Amino acid sequence: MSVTRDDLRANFASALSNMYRHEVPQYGTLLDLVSDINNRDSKEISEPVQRRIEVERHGAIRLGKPEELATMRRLFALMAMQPVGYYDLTAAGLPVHATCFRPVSPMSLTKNPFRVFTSLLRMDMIADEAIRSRAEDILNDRQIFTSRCLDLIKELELKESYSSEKAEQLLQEALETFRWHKSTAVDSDTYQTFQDAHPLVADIVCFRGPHINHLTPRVRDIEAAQAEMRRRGLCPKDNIEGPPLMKWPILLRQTSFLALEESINFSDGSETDGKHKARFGEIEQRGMALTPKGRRLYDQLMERFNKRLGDVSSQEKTTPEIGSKLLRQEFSEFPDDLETLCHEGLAYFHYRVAKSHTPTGTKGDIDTLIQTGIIEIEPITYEDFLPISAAGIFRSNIGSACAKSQNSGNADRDAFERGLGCPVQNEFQLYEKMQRESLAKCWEELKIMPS
Ligand code: OOG
Ligand code: NI
Repeated sequence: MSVTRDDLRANFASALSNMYRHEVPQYGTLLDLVSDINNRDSKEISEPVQRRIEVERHGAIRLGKPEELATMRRLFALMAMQPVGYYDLTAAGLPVHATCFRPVSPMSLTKNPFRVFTSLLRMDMIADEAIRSRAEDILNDRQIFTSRCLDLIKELELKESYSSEKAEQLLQEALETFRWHKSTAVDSDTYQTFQDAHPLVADIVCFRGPHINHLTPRVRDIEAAQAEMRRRGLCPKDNIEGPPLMKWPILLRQTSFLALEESINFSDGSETDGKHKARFGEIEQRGMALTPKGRRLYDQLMERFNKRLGDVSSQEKTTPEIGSKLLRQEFSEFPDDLETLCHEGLAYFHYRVAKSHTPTGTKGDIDTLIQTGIIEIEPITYEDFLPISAAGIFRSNIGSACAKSQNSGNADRDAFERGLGCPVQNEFQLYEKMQRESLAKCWEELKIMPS
């Protein structure tokens, strides 16, 4: 029996989910409540979409050095996951930059869209030279992959499919890298020094591996999930990150519950009684992918919203309700019907010929074909992340010590890609290609040339 890269990704996502469920019981509660909500009114959506959502998860890890990122790229490539997008988080006062490893072809996405937000520590953002060189020394000596895992990567990257035995071995070895370690490699003083420099530095440098810090199921109704989280004793953050509730959801809406305070030991277990906050729970609702034009409008409205919220909160105490009302007001400018979104080129769509249509050499431009119901459109799901939302998620789970510190930002995409060993893919181009190919198929089926 052989296993494809898509199978390996699906198996890995499922094994990781089981492991995390044991490590963090609240995650199990989250999965249960999300599944309940997703199965309500599930007749409204197509079966492949329902199946995809049922297993859909994203995770996040934080890496310490470029070599780790390069090996992670090779490991994820065996699961048909490729780096897409560059996220600079320094603008939000976080010393990391990131990419998303995810499947890119429509078929792989339908099978299992598992994605991992993978960030890399920015050494150059640690101001204190002594702390920086201490961190470098510790990371230089660290190996986050088992030696068997490294051997298997070398062996399997030359193949398209793997024996089920080899696939299972790789999966087990890879899990080791994502596992939680209760003991740090460093002593408590060193841990505290890094914690004072930045909680992210402590979380990244002090442990033997980049423990998975959350796994996020996708929910169809995030308002319902937020209320249900409260009812079941999980304490979600007050506001939902991202765009407001709309008839036709756009991009990504997320909420999380705060990091757990976990007991840890130092010096490989010989010093006890430490506490660490890193792991948390999150849920997301995914909407349609926006074109660069749509994204510019989104960013503009978000910026206006943040400014207004800032103005209002400088005069009175704001509540989450006031925030979401302001957000809805700003986004009243964002079109909320499919035809306008499509016609104005704000979002990406799958085009297909309506089932009821028999080819008759139809002519006409795309708008007419859509209006007359010959071509149907369906929004393409957004598969990526949002930097401002990600910053909000980071901030809410590393503790209030890192309240908003706004810098001008200091992206270094070149350094990130040098570490990674290849350029990251452009997400807009991937969506554009999906749209273009679906349209080409329509012209072929209708046997006409595009006008
Ligand atoms: C990653 C936070 C970003 C998201 O969903 O935007 C993220 C982290 O905390 O390591 O997961
Ligand atoms: Ni997340």
